[in-house]
Amino acid sequence: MAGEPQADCLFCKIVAKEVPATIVRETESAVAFRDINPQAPTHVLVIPKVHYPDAASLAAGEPGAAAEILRVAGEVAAEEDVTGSGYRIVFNTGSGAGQTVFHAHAHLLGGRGFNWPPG
Ligand code: DGP
Repeated sequence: MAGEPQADCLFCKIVAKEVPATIVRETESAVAFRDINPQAPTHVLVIPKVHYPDAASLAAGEPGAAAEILRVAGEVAAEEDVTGSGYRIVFNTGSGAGQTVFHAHAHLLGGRGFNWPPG
């Protein structure tokens, strides 16, 4: 059922604390933890505790949880002191866009310069 934990989902296992992660923030509906393969000095993933495969399906199914992802990303950006230099919030959606984990997640990237358009 939509939103239910999936036994084979890595990020559901991080939510359940079955897989360790460096958690930097946790709220009632979201968890933020450091990416295992950081692409910037600050690279934190912010995920909903509920399971949806991508950001759009999360927003359609549980808009409050989607909004919480953005709120938490902003709070972590402030805590990591990257708001002044600017930061990115990225939702890769679909394998063609680089999504490899099909549990909705925001990448919060900061602490370096960024190019546009992204690669
Ligand atoms: P994406 O490619 O957009 O689906 O991003 C998935 C991210 O998840 C990628 O940047 C690497 C990260 N990742 C994969 N496995 C783990 C893990 O076991 N722990 C942590 N902390 N991050 C992981």
